[in-house]
Amino acid sequence: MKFELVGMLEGQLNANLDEKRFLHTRGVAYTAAALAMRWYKYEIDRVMIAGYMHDCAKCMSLPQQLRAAEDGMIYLSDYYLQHPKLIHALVGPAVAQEEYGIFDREIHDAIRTHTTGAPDMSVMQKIIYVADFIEPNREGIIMKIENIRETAFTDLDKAVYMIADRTLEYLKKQGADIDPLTEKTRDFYKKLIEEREGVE
Ligand code: DGI
Ligand code: FE
Ligand code: FE
Repeated sequence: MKFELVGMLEGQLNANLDEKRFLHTRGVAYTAAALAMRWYKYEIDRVMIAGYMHDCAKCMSLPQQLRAAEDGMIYLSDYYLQHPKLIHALVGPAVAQEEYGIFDREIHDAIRTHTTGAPDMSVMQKIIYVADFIEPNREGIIMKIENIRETAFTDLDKAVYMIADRTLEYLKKQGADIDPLTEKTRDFYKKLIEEREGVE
């Protein structure tokens, strides 16, 4: 068990993130732990590490993030360079490895997809994507989040769909440029749920 490592990471992040981001991060780690209890595919400590690491690059300046991308040989498309808010997810795995000593590939995947989601995610990826949205500190910010919270514990794929759909709706209202991956995530999980319901 790696709970000592979990405690150590929490301390490091407390020092490196601002207070609001730290509270969010801890919320994601514990929400992810609860989801891991329900969907029981991994050791809980591993999922907590993914939760603690998911925004580890978020408090770095953009030049620092770009440097981390270069050092980690991570390709950033023009779209990402035009939307710097999305970059922390892509460079997160490299930062988790270099700054925090986390080499677990499944954790890296969960960090990488936590903002946009992706089609056909692993359970770990889905847990982190969902936990990022439903953790307790999100209270009051997102309308009807209670419904998504409940669904996260009854139907994880449906919760992913609901979050992707809600995110797209929000981005469209803001007039933001949509990452094709966000749309692909919504479409993939919509189809999955429809096919499943058709069969039942
Ligand atoms: O890092 P967090 O604040 O916890 O949350 P996040 O990583 O899920 O989202 C970071 C930002 O990215 C947030 O302001 C919403 C935005 N975002 C998510 N999907 C897209 C997006 N922005 C654009 N332009 N396009 C997207 O598809
Ligand atoms: Fe994030
Ligand atoms: Fe987050």
